[in-house]
Amino acid sequence: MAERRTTVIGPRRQDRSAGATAIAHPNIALVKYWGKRDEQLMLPRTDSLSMTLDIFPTTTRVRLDADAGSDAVTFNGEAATGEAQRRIVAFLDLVRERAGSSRRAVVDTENTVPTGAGLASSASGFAALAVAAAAAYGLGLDATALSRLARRGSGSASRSLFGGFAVWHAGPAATSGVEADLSSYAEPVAAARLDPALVIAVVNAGPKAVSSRTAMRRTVDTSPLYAPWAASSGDDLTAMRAALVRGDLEAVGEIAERNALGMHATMLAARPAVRYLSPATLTVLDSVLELRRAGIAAYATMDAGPNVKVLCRRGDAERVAHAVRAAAAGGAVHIAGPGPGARLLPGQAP
Ligand code: 2P0
Repeated sequence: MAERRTTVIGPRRQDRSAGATAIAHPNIALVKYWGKRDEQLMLPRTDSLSMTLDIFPTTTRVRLDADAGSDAVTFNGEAATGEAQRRIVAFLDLVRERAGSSRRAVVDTENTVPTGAGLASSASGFAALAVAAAAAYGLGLDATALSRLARRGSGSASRSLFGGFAVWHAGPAATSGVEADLSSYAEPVAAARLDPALVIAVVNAGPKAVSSRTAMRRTVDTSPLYAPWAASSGDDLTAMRAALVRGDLEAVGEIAERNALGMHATMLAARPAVRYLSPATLTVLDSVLELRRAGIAAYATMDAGPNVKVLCRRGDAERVAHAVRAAAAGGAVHIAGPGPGARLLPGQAP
């Protein structure tokens, strides 16, 4: 049994003119995170499990500036504004508080996700920022602590610290405060050799009408289907772990598909409803059913948007991509495999 495990490079202390650069990849959940029990500490209500991808990395450089009065943040060379900037500055405040530092930072982020790819970059973004900022401010954190830190930026970022498959522990529901914070982090999951691919069908590249943060809050607060889904998601996680250990791609796919459809059912039952799935989504889902009828192991998952990610064997990925491309109404199709965990890049300190 081969365990996919990528070690985060570090921790290391840096000098007073510190700077560090880190790279991280997006992840797609096969058992979803949907709902928080603590919005301030970013604690989820359920465990989730994901595959980190080998495409679309985010590279983030953090340099400390002793003379600056505020943080300077760019995305692909353009100054960050609004909510994106606010979230990064709040995250840096958290790092500074832990480091006992008041120094401001220059943060430059390069996202390689094509504009409008329909893939959220908050997971890779906050994973890269956590690794780079922790190094730049000399926090000296191990991978578990970095995962907990990344969680504070965006829940799903906790999982991008690790390569291959990762589980994010919700931690005991009865805990709060420091104890709860310490108990919620991601770690690698044991998996037999699966050779999986995720074929990503972009059916709509536009911005979503409702942010995932708002949608999950509304779902928890108002959906009568939320509690049953959360309970069944715990069973899905147990079954998923066993399927990964067996290397049973069909079972992994079946569990992932039912978990995602159930998550969307919780949103459809929210008041008012949150509906991310579009007619084009359903057309792609039909093509996935057709593939299965033709004997191809292909299983769909969808996140907070209309795009579809299809889990299949690597050897079937081109055929699956061909089928979903025809169904995806002219949208782009990307093929991803399991990717590495977040890490510092060497020799990047200014
Ligand atoms: C997931 N999603 O497990 C789920 C499934 C979307 C659907 O994690 O509020 O950007 O920053 O913690 O991580 C998207 O939510 O939300 C997400 P916050 P995040 O991948």
